[in-house]
Amino acid sequence: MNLRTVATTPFNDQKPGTSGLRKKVAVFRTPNYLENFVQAVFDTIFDDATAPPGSTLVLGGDGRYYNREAIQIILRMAAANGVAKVLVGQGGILSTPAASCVIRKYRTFGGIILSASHNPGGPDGDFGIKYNTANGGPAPEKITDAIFACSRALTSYRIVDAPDVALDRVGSCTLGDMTVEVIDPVADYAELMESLFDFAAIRALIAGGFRLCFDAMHAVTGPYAMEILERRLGALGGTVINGAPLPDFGGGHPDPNLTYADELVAIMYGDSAPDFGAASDGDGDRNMILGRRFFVNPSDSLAVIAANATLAPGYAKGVAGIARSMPTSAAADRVADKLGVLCYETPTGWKFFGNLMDAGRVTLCGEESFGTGSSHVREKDGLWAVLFWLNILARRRLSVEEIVHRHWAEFGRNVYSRHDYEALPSDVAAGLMAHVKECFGELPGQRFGNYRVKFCDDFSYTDPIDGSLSTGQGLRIGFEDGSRIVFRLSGTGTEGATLRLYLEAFEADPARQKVDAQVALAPLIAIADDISELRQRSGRERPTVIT
Ligand code: VG1
Ligand code: CO
Repeated sequence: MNLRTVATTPFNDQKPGTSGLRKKVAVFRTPNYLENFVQAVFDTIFDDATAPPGSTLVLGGDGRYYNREAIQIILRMAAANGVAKVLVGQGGILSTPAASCVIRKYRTFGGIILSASHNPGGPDGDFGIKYNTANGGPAPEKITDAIFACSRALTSYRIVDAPDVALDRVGSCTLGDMTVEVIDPVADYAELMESLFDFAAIRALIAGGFRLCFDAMHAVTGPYAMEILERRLGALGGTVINGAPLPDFGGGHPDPNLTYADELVAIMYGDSAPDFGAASDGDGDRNMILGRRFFVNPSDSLAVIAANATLAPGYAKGVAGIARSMPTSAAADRVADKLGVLCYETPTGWKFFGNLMDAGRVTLCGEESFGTGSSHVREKDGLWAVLFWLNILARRRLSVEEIVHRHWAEFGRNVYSRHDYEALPSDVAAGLMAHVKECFGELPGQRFGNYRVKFCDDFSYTDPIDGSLSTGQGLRIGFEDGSRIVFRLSGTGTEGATLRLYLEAFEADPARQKVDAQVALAPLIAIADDISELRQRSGRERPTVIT
């Protein structure tokens, strides 16, 4: 086995964003680009530049274009950096939550996940890589900052020369002194799901004629959904649509929202719509929940799950606390109040939930961006949310719509929407954000129709467990009646800049709760445009995506 130390020059753009390093495939294929980042990860996580004896890593991805090539490179580099063993998903596949599950279950050192999540794939699409720590969660900022610093100073990387490892059959082989164990990517995850939810009740619901449709969007969740929904829960063949993972996701955009999951939306709003519909994203950590002709806003989904948590066996004892990202609506806060537990408000990105879960402070976490999860792993988990909903439906025997309407009647409705303006020129987006910040001085007390500004700030967060400070996490404008507007730049886009505008108002009166969110939020949308000069600066008449 030939171990080589290869001289390299650093790239200066390898800064992990909201969820790891994401770039176009062509960038990742630049000679040494992937190698440099992987060496920066190893140099950061291993003291004395070599893995501690016996250390095991988990490795897998969402199956997108370049997944297999990247896995072979990372395996050869892991062998050269002294890793004892790598657990790889068969075919190089592991959904993000399944990778988190495997990291935790086998008490490994950590894992490397290859995914650009909901971003399109293929030769012209995106690729991504992130490091998860031993708790199964995305590395916290102090580690991602260290990886970035290391990548900028790198002068060489280590790799062994060896033929490709066979990834398509479960079993073990060696690569130099390292063991590569190819594992079934679904088994451990499916077993965990079965331990949390009342599969017998869900099976009975389905056997009684309840119909469902799950859109895997030709991404990683296909095999997981087939095994769990069709095989273990008895859903009819054909329940899972677009179930074969494809390197380019069939040319689609594997983002489970009302715009990109249009095939599922057409089914759920059609004449013979099933009772329940759901979709997941490229790497399986997001979820969209639909009833018959009814969309569940992800912020509401978190609140409904929290309010009904004890119906699922894994949560029968109740929840320790809840956490949500800052832009996520306060619907979950109302449930937490009623349950007598705390609701934490963190910056965007799952990495901020890890410390709270590890400390036992929270059980459930959620983001408005179709992310919901719990302390069963340290990632958001798409199929977990789907199973939680099915468990609730099996026990309550109401429609999805009825469950949400009753929830609003009990807790009030946090009317919510997110408007995304994708691929704006970076300077336009930066200029808009700077302009909003400049307005902060004069905004407090200012009146816009019936709305009076109460406060504005640039959100920052001090982690209650380790005291670390994260600044610049989104511009908030709060009004006296509790409604709010948030402006934030995406940290996952790879083209120009994506601006997200988050809007929230509160409606306590059940008679007025069923109005369309865009109608109810129209005054706030106009105020946001007024303050930020959004339409004029962007030259856009409407957002790219409305949720
Ligand atoms: C987006 C979402 C954020 C989510 C992140 C990763 O980030 O807004 O809530 O955590 O994607 O999701 P941004 O910075 O583009 O707003 V995934 O499914 O990529 O792991
Ligand atoms: Co994702």
